[in-house]
Amino acid sequence: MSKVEAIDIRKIRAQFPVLNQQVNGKQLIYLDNAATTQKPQSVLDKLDHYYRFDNANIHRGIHTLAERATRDFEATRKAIADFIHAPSSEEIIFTKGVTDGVNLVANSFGKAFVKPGDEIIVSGLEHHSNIVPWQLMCEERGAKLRVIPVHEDGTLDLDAFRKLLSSEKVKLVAVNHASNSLGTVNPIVKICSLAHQHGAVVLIDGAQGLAHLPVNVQAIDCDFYVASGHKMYGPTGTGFLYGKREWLDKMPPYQGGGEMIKEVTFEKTTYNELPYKFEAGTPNIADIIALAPAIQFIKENTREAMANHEHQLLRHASDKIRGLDGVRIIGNAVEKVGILSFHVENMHHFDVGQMLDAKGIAVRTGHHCTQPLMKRFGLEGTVRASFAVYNTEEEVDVFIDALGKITGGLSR
Ligand code: 7TS
Repeated sequence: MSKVEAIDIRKIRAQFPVLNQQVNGKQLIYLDNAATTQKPQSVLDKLDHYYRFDNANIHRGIHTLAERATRDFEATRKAIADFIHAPSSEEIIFTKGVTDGVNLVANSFGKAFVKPGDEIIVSGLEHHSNIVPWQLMCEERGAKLRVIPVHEDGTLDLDAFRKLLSSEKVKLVAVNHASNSLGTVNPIVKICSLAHQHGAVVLIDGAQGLAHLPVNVQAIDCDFYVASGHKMYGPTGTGFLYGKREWLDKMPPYQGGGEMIKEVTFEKTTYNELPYKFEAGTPNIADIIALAPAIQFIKENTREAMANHEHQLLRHASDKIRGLDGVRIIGNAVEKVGILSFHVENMHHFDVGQMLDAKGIAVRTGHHCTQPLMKRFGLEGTVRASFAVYNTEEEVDVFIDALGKITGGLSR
């Protein structure tokens, strides 16, 4: 592994005003980053600047404000294309987030390519938003949903995946880059290559990937990659779908309206070029413009250094949690992003979460929108701590100490 520069944690934390507050009389420790990350000052400034000086509808006006807004909006598209190494920014479609992107592909790709008897594969690690849209589509198209099982350590059973592909009926495989519940990083290059050998296309849910893992869509060779801006230090209500042009060109529009047309008559409407064909109506202009500084934030601090820091926190927290009686980590894959799920014996996860909140510590509890995965482990839910670049080892220590007191476990 190459030597990675250590990050300047004080400098980073100073960029996140929200961290500097007390919650329930204690310094806030925010460990719910897999749900949404906090936003740096540069993102807040960009939002403020846009509404103060540039607010206008895009692509339509010839006046100066409209030109400025359009320029900044399209600059974000270019920044995303560069960030994920897409061949062209025309293959980047703005969405509200992963859920919106998956629904777009399920609807549009489904209509164009899925026939009765075809099969769609998802994995047992998926978030509901990468399950339910495919179920809806399968019902509509008469297709069948198949599932890659999950091993005890939280990794995918690739032998079972190979068997599923051998039906030669699989049209599409949808898996996440990393699991939001367990942190498992999936071997997506391998998954794409296996699927392609059997003529299936692949959608990667990058909700937990983009802020933490290198993403080069050409090297991965995925057909679609979807992500949410709010999980990568950007505003809520933003996201994108990357799709290979060969598919996007052949797919019908998802929604009809303004922007997505070339010409409308009552007899026939022709559609706009990529990417606008899939962007009906006025988009979330301000937030998409403010997504650019979030990408810049990741680039400036270098994702490698950020990931390295998050891994150290994960390792530190995992080691300490193993020393607590009655606390069991769920998900022990070798390759994980900074997500730590655990089960506490004889305590409801919800109660643990509330007691931590009383100490100013924000974690997630419940099924994390992965009910089938929880069922696989015989659980209703877990407690989940998820790390971002601004978290510190001291915060982890306070968190584990509080957890130890709550569970009554003794540090060995
Ligand atoms: N896929 C994964 C892997 C996710 O983690 C999430 C959100 C989504 C899809 C949906 O993203 P959205 O931006 O469209 O809502 N995950 C979580 C979570 O773990 N806790 O809250 C939201």
